[in-house]
This record gives sequence, C-alpha cells and structure tokens, in this order.
Amino acid sequence: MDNRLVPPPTLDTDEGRNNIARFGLTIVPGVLGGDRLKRTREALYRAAESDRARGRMQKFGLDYPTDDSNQRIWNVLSRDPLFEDLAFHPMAVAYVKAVLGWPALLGNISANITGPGGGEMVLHADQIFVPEPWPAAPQGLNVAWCLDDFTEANGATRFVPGSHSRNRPPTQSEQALETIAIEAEAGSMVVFESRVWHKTGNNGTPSEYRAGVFAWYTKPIYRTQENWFLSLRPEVRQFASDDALVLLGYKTVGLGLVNGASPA
Ligand SMILES: O=C(O)CCC(=O)C(=O)O
Ligand SMILES: [Fe+2]
Repeated sequence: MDNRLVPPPTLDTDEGRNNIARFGLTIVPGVLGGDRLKRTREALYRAAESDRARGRMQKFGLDYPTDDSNQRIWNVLSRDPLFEDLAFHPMAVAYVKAVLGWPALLGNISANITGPGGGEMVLHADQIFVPEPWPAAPQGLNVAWCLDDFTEANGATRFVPGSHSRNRPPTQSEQALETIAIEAEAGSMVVFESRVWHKTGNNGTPSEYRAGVFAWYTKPIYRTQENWFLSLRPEVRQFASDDALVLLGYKTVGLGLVNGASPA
C-alpha cells in the first residue's frame, strides 16, 4: 500500500496529470536553473524592495488581517519580462491545457515572499469565487514557481491531503485541520488544482526568505483577478505568442469580443 501524501517530483507529464488527479498536485523539478533562476529571483526581490521603498508594499486578502509579515507583489508580469517566461512557460501551459482545457485565462501572476517570523495564511481553496455546489472538475490551476527552496521551516505552502476530492471550500472549523508542507527545491514548479485546501506556512527560520511566484489560471468563463486591459505593460501584449494572447484574453471565442470579433 502506497501511503504517500505528497507525490515525488516528476518530469513526466502523464505521471504529473495522474498526481494532480490523485493528490491534487504535482511537483516538476529543475524547470528553472542556473543563471535563469538567479536572474528571476533577483528581479523579484528587486521589485519587492522597490515596493517597500515607495510605500507600495501589499498583502493578500487571505493573509490574516492582523499580520503584515508576508509581502505580495501583484502583477509581476508587468514588472520584468522574465516573468513572462514563467506565465507562458510551455510546461505550465501544457498542464493548463491538460487539466482545464483550452482556451483558458491567466487570472493573475503574483508573488508571495515570506521572511523570518512570517505568519501563515488562512486555509483556502483558490476557486473561492465559484458558487456552490462546485462542478465536478477543477475550475482553475495554480502553478507555484519556487524561486527559493520551499521547506517545512521557511514557510513552504502547506496543504490538506485529499482535500481536492471534497469538492468544496473548508469551513471555519476545518481551519484547524492538519496540513503537510509541500517541500520543493528552488527552480521547481508546484502545480496544484484549484480545489486543494492550502496556505502559506509559518516561516520559523532566523534569516531565510521564501519567494514563490503563483501563476493562477482559470477556465475562460471566469473573470480574471487582475484586469490585464488596465494594468498590463503594453510590450507584453505586443510581443505575445498566440497562447499568451489567449491567456490574457486578447484572443478569444464567444466571450470578451470587440464588436462581435476576437480583438486579436
Ligand atoms: O504563499 C503561499 O505559499 C501560498 C499562496 C497562495 O495560496 C495563493 O497565492 O493563493
Ligand atoms: Fe492560494
């Protein structure tokens, strides 16, 4: 009997799809490495530092209201082209197509940095806005890019094993359920479907920061969390691939039309 709660990392996409069906998630190791990982990490920490210096530091609605210890950097797509490479990474898009179907939308791509003493987040499922009863299939997919190692100690995302199969959000009393850390090396992608109950962990380390970039995709009937038409840096659309235009809502069928036709 295989009692694993978190599947071992795999580069095999069929195995990854099976992992998502069975565990709610899969870990893809070493997608970013070497200089690319270093530069992406530096770009994120630079954006975070700039937000702090300009008094633009933000948090997330699902952080506890009394806790400002985690820093959210919204819409990283508009902060540096390196994040376009994450949002539209062929491996991420392949999982989106396999799990959600196509077309799909990029709801947002934002980062969460937790530092020493950083607090945990409210336990939630990302498809919180979907009216109940939930359809039998996930309505979204989150691709978490680990720019630092994600460890139990430094606040790795934690989840409730099997929660995706409950097909509903957690209740108040279920906030206290036991969670497991999703540990993954820097450069990994953690792909989890939108019904998984999860949260940022507590960062109990004296000096470690844990940066994750969360690319959130949905089926195309849902409104994007970020309003790309207002906030996207124009070059992203100008140089976007066909898949990226679909994900941003510029190339569309049936919904989001301009005078009855796809805008791009
Ligand atoms: O920071 C984390 O580990 C989790 C973030 C998260 O749950 C989210 O962005 O929806
Ligand atoms: Fe989440």
